[in-house]
Amino acid sequence: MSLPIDPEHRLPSDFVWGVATSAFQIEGAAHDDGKGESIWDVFCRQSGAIADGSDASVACDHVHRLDEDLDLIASLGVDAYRFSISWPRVQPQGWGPWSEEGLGFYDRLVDGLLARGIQPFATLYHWDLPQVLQTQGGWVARDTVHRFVDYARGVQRRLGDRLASIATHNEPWVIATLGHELGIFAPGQKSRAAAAQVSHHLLLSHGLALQALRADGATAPLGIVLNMSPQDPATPDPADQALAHLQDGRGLRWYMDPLLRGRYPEDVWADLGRDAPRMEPTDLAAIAQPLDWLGVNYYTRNVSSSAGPWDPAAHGLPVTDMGWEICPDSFHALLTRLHSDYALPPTYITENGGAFPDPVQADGLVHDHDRIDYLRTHIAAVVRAAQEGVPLAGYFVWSLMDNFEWASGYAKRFGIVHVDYATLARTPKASARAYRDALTRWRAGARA
Ligand code: GBH
Repeated sequence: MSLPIDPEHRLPSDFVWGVATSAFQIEGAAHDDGKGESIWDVFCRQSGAIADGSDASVACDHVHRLDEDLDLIASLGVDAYRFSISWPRVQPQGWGPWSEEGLGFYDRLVDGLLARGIQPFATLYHWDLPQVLQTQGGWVARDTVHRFVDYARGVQRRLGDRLASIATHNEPWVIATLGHELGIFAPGQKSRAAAAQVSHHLLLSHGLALQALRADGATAPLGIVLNMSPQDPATPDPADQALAHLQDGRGLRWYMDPLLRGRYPEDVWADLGRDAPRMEPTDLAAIAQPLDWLGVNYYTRNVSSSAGPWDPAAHGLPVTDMGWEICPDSFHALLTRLHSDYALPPTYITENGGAFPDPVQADGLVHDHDRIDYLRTHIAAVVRAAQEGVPLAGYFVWSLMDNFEWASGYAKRFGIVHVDYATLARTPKASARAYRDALTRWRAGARA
């Protein structure tokens, strides 16, 4: 079975195909020399926080298996690898001294990628705040914004000349809402006002970091990664329509409008009432720095029902192992809608993929045809949107390999490479071969 990345579809010839991971989910080596704890190390110890009671102190043991993993990435034939940098690994307390062990690890990662002809796409913050900063208020505290800018400058000083791309944040909505309003992700707070303040501080830290990195002479293109789910009303009922519009405001417009239009959406601001964030007069201008690129993570759509939570499986719709509906048409609709509503910079699909049960078969392989199908239909949606004029520059599969899936622990597998957690052996799944073969064919066609 193969993925229809058909060369005759006109994608730009420099379109970037890649795979993605994040530091906390794969690295392990949580207590190696000089590394500070992150809020996720602490959150994992909270009873009931992680479905299978696991933590990420070993995870995929990527830090100790770097060379093997670099070869693995190269064997996929991708153009780029998207990874994140663990702030407490390089700056254990979140301010002040740097860890040479930590910086050295990312040095070797970046050099190893470049030696194999793979572009390093770095994300500065994929949720693992140094715990020391959490004890000082975390992202609710405005001071953390300035700590983040210092961290960003330190990373650029050390690695900036060799990075193909830098993202400030991964999915600020998840950090704010799941981490501070619903409390199901670290740091486990449950306050709508805290979440709103966190979202503002994340956006502000993004804008101030872009200003600082540019002032320092950044050469890598700078952007931010947002998670996006189209919101469809469950019924034509005006209550469902209004809810869908508000959810779209909270999830998408709350981030896109300040970044690209310099203001928060009025309906969401009004809905927050007394929970709206505190701002200083120059904050909105700082947030709206020109973006060199935008990253979009897409997994599923969401259906808004004023009658309560809406479960796609109960409606007979296809879902992944996360229970998320499989809907490539919503992906296409999202991309064309973004293009018509906003002046998009070059846009990367920085994450797309699905969790599936992935049993290892008698032949020792994983024939993950459901994942191949997911990737095939979603890549087709990307190709179609690009042909229609959406300025798409690249696509990254989530994920390179099975890993620590946050509050779900190790039970949910997103990788195109299987990880046996007893032995830590990596085995490419059928989807890894399908992706590699498709990229080979696409390149042959793109050159012709
Ligand atoms: C990404 O988050 C993360 O960047 C990555 O680290 C993670 O491993 C990966 O996805 C898979 O989870 O929550 O039922 O309302 C994605 C977060 C997933 C949040 C979809 C919104 C909507 C479905 N998004 N979710 S639901």
